[in-house]
Amino acid sequence: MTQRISLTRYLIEKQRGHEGQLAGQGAIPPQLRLLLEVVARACKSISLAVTKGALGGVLGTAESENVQGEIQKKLDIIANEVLIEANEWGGHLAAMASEEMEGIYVVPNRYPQGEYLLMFDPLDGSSNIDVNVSIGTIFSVLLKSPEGPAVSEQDFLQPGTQQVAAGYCLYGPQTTLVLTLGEGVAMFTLDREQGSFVLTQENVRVPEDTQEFAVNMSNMRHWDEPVKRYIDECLQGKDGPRSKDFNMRWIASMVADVHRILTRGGVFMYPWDKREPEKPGKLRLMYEANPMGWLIEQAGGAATDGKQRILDIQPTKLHQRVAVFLGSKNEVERATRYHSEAA
Ligand code: AHM
Ligand code: MG
Repeated sequence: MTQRISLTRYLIEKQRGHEGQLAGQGAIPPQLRLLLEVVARACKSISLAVTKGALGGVLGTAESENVQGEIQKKLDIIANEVLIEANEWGGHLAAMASEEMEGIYVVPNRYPQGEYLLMFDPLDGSSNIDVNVSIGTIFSVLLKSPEGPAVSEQDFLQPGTQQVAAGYCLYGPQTTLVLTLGEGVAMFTLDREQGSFVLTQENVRVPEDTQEFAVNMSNMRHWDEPVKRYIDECLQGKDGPRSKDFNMRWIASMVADVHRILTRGGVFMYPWDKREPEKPGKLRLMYEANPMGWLIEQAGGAATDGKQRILDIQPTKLHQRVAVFLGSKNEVERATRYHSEAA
């Protein structure tokens, strides 16, 4: 039987690379290893809550709104609390930021402060919680600038190229943790009996071409011309300019849609839409687009906002929104080209 590699072992071997014993095998400092282990442990706990569903009293709506005016689900709040409680005491973090909290959460001074910044969407795909469809947790890790003792929101406003780790945990038929440290993408499946994540795929690759797109088609009449053109050409199938038939999938959980794309290719879009012209898009740059964009790039795909690479965007606000086109490289490049041709 081939040896099973746990997430713990995987990360320790990465850390040894950092210490020079396995040069060239990727390198992470001990604090980052600890951080990732803690995030994974929090995800196990969220996975357990998700699995209990109605029996755990976790379904339904809470009586609160988040900073973007969205009604919070009970699980949004539970997942947020689990991530904060798991991460605040370990000494590896300076602060956290979440889609579900207005400001940053600075590590309380009863605990040691570390140098990392953790951002997360604690429960992505909230509209799918109550209907028993796949949901997930998305996370992104940055380093705090060494200047200045007090951590502030400003420390978080770094482009996605500065991420030192990113990933998501998908709570589906299986619980899968997907991770990048900047040297490719690895997938781990939760072994529920053992309670540990086991490496199940390394060097994940997204094919450059695809015949599958993911978009909320009900918004088509509100899109810009380049997006309409791209989708319209896909819909014309093999008799149209693309000379091939396309299939469509839309799970309405970005984690699940991105997981499908990492598994078999495809293109995912959440474009700008004229109902809310002042918002660049629905999805959030820091908690959704940057970590997913980096994972997709690390697997050989591409991620843009229709005009530029997502990872190059200089954020100006913590809860900044962005249009998203990501997945198979040639399709993302085509959709991006349609935008520049229309400009
Ligand atoms: P959430 O973080 O509040 O769950 O919102 C983000 C989700 C994405 O996971 C998904 O791609 C999108 O919203 C679905 O939007 P829609 O309901 O408009 O199809
Ligand atoms: Mg989300």
